[in-house]
Amino acid sequence: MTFNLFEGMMQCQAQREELCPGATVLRGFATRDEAAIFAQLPEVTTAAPFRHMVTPGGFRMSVAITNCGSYGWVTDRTGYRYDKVNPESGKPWPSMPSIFLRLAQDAAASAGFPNYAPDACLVNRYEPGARLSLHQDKNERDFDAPIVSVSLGISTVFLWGGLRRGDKPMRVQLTHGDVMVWGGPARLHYHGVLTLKDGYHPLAGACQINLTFRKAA
Ligand code: MD3
Ligand code: FE
Repeated sequence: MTFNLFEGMMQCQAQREELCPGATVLRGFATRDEAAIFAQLPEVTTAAPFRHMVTPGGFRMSVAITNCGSYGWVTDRTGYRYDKVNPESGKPWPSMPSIFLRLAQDAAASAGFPNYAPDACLVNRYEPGARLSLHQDKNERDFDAPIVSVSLGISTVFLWGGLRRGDKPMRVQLTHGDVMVWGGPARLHYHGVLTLKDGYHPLAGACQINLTFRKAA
């Protein structure tokens, strides 16, 4: 009882950092859900295995990707898009586990975005050597809804740029359990992930897993 109260207080005070207007880091926000997240993840990845997708330019992404929810983000030689089915299987993506949805909604609300209704959860898996070059996320129909991202496993260095590709990005170290929310004026900033270094995390193993929630449609 006393312990629950303490956890509740810690959650309210979860350390909050504002990178710029609309971009908030909630340190450790997902830690209390870590066991539930790792219990649910195999249901998603068994139905829709991680794979290295190919960019329109013909490059194999170093990040392995899968999705859950009504829509999934995919890339192939024809372009980037959200698709209701996994092109690999022809089947709908596995549904978004309720614990994922609740976490994303709680994080969004904590960062000032109530009534968040994501319909897509992109799951990115980085192994040592994997990276994500600077890009903008603009395949979503509606830029009013924020994006919520949950970092799990080995620490990464996130690159937070500006509205132009040439703006020098700032480096943000993200560790297991950190959650970021990006909305409003931050929604179209360039961002990326530096090459992942070797490491080990007891729940994730030798990788970093990022859940990113979007409102695609
Ligand atoms: C800021 N993924 O999948 S998540 C992506 O760590 C992506 O896997 C990174 O960028 C990752 O597109 C970063 C955080 C994130 C996602 C979308 C954003 C930050 C964002 C969109 C706008 C601004
Ligand atoms: Fe992105």
